[in-house]
Amino acid sequence: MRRWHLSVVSVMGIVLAVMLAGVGEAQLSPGDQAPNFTVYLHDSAQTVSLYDYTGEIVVLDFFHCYCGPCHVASSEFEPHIQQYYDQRGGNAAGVPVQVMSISVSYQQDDYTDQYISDYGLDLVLDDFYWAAYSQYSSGYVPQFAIINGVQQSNYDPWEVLYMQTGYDYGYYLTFRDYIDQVVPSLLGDANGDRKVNDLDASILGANWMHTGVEWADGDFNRDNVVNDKDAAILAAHWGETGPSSSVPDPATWVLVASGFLVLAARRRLAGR
Ligand SMILES: [Ca+2]
Ligand SMILES: [Ca+2]
Repeated sequence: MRRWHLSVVSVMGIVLAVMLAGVGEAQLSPGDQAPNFTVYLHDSAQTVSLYDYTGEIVVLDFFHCYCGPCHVASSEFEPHIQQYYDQRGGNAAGVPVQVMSISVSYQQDDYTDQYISDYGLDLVLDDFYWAAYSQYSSGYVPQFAIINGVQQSNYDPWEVLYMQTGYDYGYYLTFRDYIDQVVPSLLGDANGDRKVNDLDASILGANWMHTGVEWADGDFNRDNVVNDKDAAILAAHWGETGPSSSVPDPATWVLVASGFLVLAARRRLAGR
């Protein structure tokens, strides 16, 4: 039954795709800082912002209930991303992972409610006016972004780790590769070699009482000065080691090039 349902929505998506052309390219690339946004929790007056998720890895999944590949993605993301990482206590380095399923429909409707129910989506947001989607969109759905909310790690705070447009069965494995790359920094590890030792103490000593400094200079509490507070942090974590990150397989960088859906609602919204 589900396969049949998917084929119907796929056809509807193709029809809509034919209706529209000339939408913009994705505005963000991996390495960019992810812009914050605030949207409503589905069917609620409560708002949610991206930056509420400090310390976590956020996977944005922009969907529309009439988009076939969106159904495939949502059916896989809940068990294979959200629940997978919940059950493991986070990514490979223990960082919590949150999937945000963001509906780009322009109003509440029963089809969207059914979609959410069918796939048991954990966190669903309504983006009727595309406050979020307009910043992450390539003009198609499903649109995905993986964002690092860990403030001190091997990536910058709020760095975009990965962007993908479109989806096919099994692509959640690619997402896991990127999610598992994020490794929080060890407190006291100034040089980022995953060990807190005399090398870090030397760095701290060389920058003693310097201002305008960063983590790599020994400013572990990020108050812009290297002093006894940072030395205390280093001492407290002396000898600790941490997991190292690995490099994703180049074969996982493949983008899906089929099954895209252009949304007619863009013109509708542009007129508001
Ligand atoms: Ca070190
Ligand atoms: Ca400091």
